[in-house]
Amino acid sequence: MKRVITYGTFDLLHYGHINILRRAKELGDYLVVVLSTDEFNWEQKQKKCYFTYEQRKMLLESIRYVDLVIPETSWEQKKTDVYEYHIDTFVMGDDWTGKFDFLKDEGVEVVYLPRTPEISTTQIKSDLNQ
Ligand code: C2G
Repeated sequence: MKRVITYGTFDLLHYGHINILRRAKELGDYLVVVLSTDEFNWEQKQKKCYFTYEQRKMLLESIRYVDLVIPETSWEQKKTDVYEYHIDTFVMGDDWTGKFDFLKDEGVEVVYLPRTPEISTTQIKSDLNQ
């Protein structure tokens, strides 16, 4: 059983998010999604989510590729997460390339996948504002 993990805010869920979740799941048998809490988003990423953590969690749990959703409350939790959830592979979009290579020292495969072009939560918000 190969276990994969990925992190994110996943606000205003869109096909770019689905693309990364599908490809992450293709790398193993079990996918853990670590979902940024509202506090973490605001304090650490200055992101004000449209959907609350519970709403974003419910949406993610309805996706066939997702096996478990847990909260992301700090930048530092990745090292413990990969142990606690017996993770083999860590996946993020390539906007994060290099940022999490330290996880290789924990024996975790680190994979950065190409982002889906032309779609982002920010883009959706600005398009809707026009
Ligand atoms: N993503 C993508 N293509 C897009 C938009 C997003 O592949 N068009 C990917 C991102 O690269 C990321 C995931 O979808 O891997 C979630 O994106 P966000 O919700 O924007 O997450 P982010 O703010 O990057 O948070 O500790 C890591 C952070 O929690 C990551």
